[in-house]
Amino acid sequence: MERTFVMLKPDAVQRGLVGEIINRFERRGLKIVALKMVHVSTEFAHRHYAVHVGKPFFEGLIKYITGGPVVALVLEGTNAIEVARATMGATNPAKAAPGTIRADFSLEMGRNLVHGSDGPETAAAEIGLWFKPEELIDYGRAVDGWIFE
Ligand code: DAT
Ligand code: MG
Repeated sequence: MERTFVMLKPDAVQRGLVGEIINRFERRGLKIVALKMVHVSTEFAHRHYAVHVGKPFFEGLIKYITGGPVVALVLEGTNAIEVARATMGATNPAKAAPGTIRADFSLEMGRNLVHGSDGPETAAAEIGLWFKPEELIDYGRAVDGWIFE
């Protein structure tokens, strides 16, 4: 069973899309194992997006992500990392497949609503950055046997 980090960016909160977006991950079968709202500092945003330091869009990205509260969550399930990113759609909403979150609700890369870890190492690092171990809740769902073989 795999875990991934997902963040609903400030535009998702401001536009009232938190429920809609979380619903898509839940319906897919992914289990929420951690969830909180945070208004991140510039320093924390730099740590989260450290791999993008120096890129032309970096300062705009930091302004965007610190511009309001975000909703951070950890999702668990079979191939959670890949499945969460597929549910989100391509980074550029114009290129995202219809039916994905980014295609259905956004237009621009700089306002693409949602973040998801891009690999196992990133997922482990991002979960550790955003959540304390005790904030990750281990529990079973009665329906798990109908989602996981
Ligand atoms: P993703 O969020 O799909 O993992 P990424 O890690 O390459 O994409 O980039 C992080 C965020 O930075 C992305 O969600 C939107 C923004 N971004 C990336 N490339 C950009 C670009 N060329 N112009 C503007 N914003 C960009
Ligand atoms: Mg990324």
